[in-house]
Amino acid sequence: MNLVWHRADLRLHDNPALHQALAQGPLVGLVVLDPQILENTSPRRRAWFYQNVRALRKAYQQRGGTLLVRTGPPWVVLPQVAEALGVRQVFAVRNTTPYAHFRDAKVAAALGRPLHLLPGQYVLEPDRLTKPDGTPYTVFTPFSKRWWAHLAPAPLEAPQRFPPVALPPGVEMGEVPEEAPGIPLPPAGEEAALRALEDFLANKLPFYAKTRDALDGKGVSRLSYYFTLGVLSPRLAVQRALRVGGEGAQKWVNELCWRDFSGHLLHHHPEMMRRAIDPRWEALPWNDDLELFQAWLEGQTGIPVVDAAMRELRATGFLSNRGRMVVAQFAVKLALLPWQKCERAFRDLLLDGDNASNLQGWQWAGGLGVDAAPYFRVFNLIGQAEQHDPEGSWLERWVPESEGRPGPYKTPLVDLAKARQRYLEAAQRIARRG
Ligand code: FAD
Ligand code: IRF
Repeated sequence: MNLVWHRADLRLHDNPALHQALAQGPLVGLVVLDPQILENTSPRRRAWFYQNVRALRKAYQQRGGTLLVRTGPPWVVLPQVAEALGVRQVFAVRNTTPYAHFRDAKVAAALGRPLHLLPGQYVLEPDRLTKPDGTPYTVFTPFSKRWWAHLAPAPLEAPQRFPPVALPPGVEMGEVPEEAPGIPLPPAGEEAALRALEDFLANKLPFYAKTRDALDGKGVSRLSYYFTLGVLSPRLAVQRALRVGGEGAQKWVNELCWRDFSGHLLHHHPEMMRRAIDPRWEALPWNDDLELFQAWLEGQTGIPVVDAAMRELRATGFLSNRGRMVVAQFAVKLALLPWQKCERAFRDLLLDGDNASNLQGWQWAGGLGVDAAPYFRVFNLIGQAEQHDPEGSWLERWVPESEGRPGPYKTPLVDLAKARQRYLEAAQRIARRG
């Protein structure tokens, strides 16, 4: 018997690890509830993970399969399970965070049998593309040109039935914990994700190029929280969108290319977990002001577009890309709040929170060295609201005090004009030093 270890691939469809294992005969699935990950995240995100594990177990059971759940360090749990079940080989989808590399090396060393790591988290594996000189990309456009030139592998079908297996006596299924998320969660599991994909493709994709930048996030797919846990395969999403075709599809698939770019960056720059990809920007005059940080986090700065975005995020676990750019750029360039602390707190609020995409987003929006975004570009926060929420209805919904108007609704905690000047002067000094 073989073992399929699910991590950020909580799905049966287009799952190369599952596919390989099935080709070799009977298998059981395993999810390891990893204290290292779960103790370091928020209730909403734990709850979202658990719900998707529960949905995966149901999907296994509906096809006559078995998904075990265990808690503990994977390098302890996996050898135990493998021993108890007489497992010959373990199959898993490869992940790209520094912790994943550390963990998987430790598991491989402790396992006493082969651990096969297969592609599937991204459309193209993070190490697949390099510049002609062999070095990794840091700028998106050339990366995306190469990416589009590659034919993504065709997605794999979900199995219809699992070969029957009998668990040896004493081997328990293991419970998935219950946790109160504190916010309403979207429907979990791959069936819900596949339905949401088809719904988006049929109803919103044609208008996506025009609606994607709106602050209300009504024209986007909201599939990110499925992609983050691999409940939905990005390769399948790309294939389905390109079949629909048109300008919207080109634009949307290019966003999935950004997702791959994030994975590529973190794979080649694990140090971006700690510091700016361009380390010169660490010398900005950061302001570790607890009160300002808390006001930013809670949506109480007095600046409507910033506060609306943070309040929506707190209340729903989701925020449009435009809203994310605004709050990240405000935090980094105007409030000069220590960006690592903000990135971390922001990630804990996001249902789709993901190391690679969030670090890329923060370091891009903050001008910290991702892509070619020039440091001197600083959003006009009033203009952002006027342009991307012209009716003011999104502002009014989340910050009723603003009555939908983009200007400060109380004395703002940051004087935008002064802050902009302070940032530009500091950034110029750093840029001139070269
Ligand atoms: P759609 O517009 O429908 O796009 C489709 C998919 O493409 C998304 O589901 C996502 O997987 C991918 N995608 C879209 N834009 C980006 C992008 N800029 N970078 C990487 N992938 C992208 N995305 C996350 O998944 N997790 C994060 O933790 C995260 N943090 C971010 C932080 C900041 C500061 C910024 C500016 C962006 C961040 N993003 C993150 C990227 C992006 O904002 C979200 O992926 C997107 O808003 C999710 O909404 P959607 O699924 O409706 O996207
Ligand atoms: N992967 C696991 O193997 N075990 C867990 O308990 C995980 N919990 C998670 C919780 C949340 C909120 C997210 C993801 C996980 N993952 C868990 C998937 C990780 O992304 C994956 O294991 C990755 O390789 C860790 I979002 O670096």
